[in-house]
Amino acid sequence: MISFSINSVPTLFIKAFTSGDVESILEFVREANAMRSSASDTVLFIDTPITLRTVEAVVKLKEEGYRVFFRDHHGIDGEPVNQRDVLVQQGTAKLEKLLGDDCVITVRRLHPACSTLVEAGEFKNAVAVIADPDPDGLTAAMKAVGISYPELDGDAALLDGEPFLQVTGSPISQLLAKGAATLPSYDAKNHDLRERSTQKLFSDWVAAVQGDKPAEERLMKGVAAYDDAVVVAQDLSKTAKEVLPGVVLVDCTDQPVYDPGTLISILEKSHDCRISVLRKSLGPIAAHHGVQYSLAVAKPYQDKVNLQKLMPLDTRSDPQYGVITNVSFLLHVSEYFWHEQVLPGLRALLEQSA
Ligand SMILES: [Mn+2]
Repeated sequence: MISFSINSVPTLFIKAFTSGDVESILEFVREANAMRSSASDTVLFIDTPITLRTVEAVVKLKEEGYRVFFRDHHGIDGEPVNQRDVLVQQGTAKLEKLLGDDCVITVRRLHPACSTLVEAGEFKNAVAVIADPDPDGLTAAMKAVGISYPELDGDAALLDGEPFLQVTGSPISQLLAKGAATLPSYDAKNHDLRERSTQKLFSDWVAAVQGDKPAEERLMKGVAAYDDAVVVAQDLSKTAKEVLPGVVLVDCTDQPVYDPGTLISILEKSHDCRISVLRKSLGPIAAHHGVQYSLAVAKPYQDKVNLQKLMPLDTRSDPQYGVITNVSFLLHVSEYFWHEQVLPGLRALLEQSA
């Protein structure tokens, strides 16, 4: 669990997927409430994906008497295209009905960063904040409780964008982006290493934004590690193989730490690459299946290629099952699904468009 206080407001960074996650949120808020000194009953959810479990946590907090605010940009933009979109739309409707004006769910196109959904300090007296465990969730939570700086909104939009843009923000933002790029991947043998590293990065960065020099120096070491990872990525890009026309694969299994953002942007620039595929030995699916394939569609082709259509319509997104898919241009699968489903699907897709 990633949690620490920002400007004295207890903040929990979590994506709610299980009933255990709902319990974690409820316990976190109850404990924060027992410790609080202000008379507030406000809990803010910000940038948290609208899952069944997120909705359940909000419903239960309301039942316990909290005033819950929900600010998010994961709303469905247009018509739902799959089962997951339908569930998000149903969750959105339920939250809007339950919370009324306290619920603002918009779309990324209009609000690239969630920090634009709060005023600086608007929630500085909140009992607790529940945020997405990524730089967008962090910057939005910080601003909500009153820690901000002039470039924060612009930086946050870059941090929530494509990997090669993430590291192009203001100097302070780069400390966060480069640290985040080299966080250890999920590793089943050391299952909380990624969480602990994320918590350290986030809390150091919040301190550095407020002028803490030792925290800034620790972050600078992360930048050095990032620079090394960029070199590894450049070397790895030389081993790329075109497995189908426009589909470029790099085997990254058992490699030292590399920067995926650099690797993918080199592939997209130097090859006629429509879809990049990284074969990895670390990650949530690899934890269960040994290896995972991570696919990404290059920006100019994202309107034309929907990776979710390569999988059966009722496919669930679940690392244990061997599939993770949240957006149409990214797909992670096990070795089995790569060979049985994705590769034949891509071949058919390319023949169709040829
Ligand atoms: Mn976000």
